[in-house]
Amino acid sequence: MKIVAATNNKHKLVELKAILSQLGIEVLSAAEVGGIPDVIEDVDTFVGNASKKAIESAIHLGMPVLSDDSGLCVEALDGRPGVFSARYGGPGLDDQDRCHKLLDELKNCDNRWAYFACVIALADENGKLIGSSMGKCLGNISDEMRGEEGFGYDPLFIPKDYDQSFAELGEEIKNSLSHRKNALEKAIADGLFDKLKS
Ligand code: ITT
Repeated sequence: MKIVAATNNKHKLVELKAILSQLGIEVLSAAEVGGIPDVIEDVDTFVGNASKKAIESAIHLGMPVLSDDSGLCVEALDGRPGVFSARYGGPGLDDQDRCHKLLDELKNCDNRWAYFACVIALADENGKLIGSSMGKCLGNISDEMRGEEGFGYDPLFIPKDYDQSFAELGEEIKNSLSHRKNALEKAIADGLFDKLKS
């Protein structure tokens, strides 16, 4: 089975491809289908934004689409940056700047508890929403950036029961326990991919 990943984030694409290839699902990139529309993510929930991205991209392409809306929710910040993770700190910042901003906000804060959330949404070739599934990964925010792998907030996120950040643990371990992996597994268990095929 082939499905387009409606994302412009190349790191997400690599992870989605790696996780789904083990399950016999081939993921096509935006580039392979001539590009995806620029969907405005103006909903204040992961599920709302993921659904919007999937529906609008599927209508544009006339192909089945999978989307991913994800982010980091920090307890001491009342769940921020959350759905605004990609835009945290305002325009013009890169991943490193955003990590530094988060460390600044958490300076002298003992509560480092956080989780990554990911919602995977699927739409068929007519733009009908098949459904969505959320996955989480619980952990803590480290005191400094650690490791070179991954993207986004990976250098700051230490998954529960580990001593190293996602960026130190690397792709294979991250993909075995991440919010993205959990969301995809739930989508499969919920039969979303089967509904798309039938
Ligand atoms: P698309 O909308 O094109 O998929 P995006 O990067 O804008 O790409 P989101 O709106 O879902 O995607 O924002 C997700 C942000 O949350 C992402 O840019 C990272 O900053 C962060 N994030 C999500 N998953 C992550 C992960 O596995 N590791 C580190 N940071 C992650």
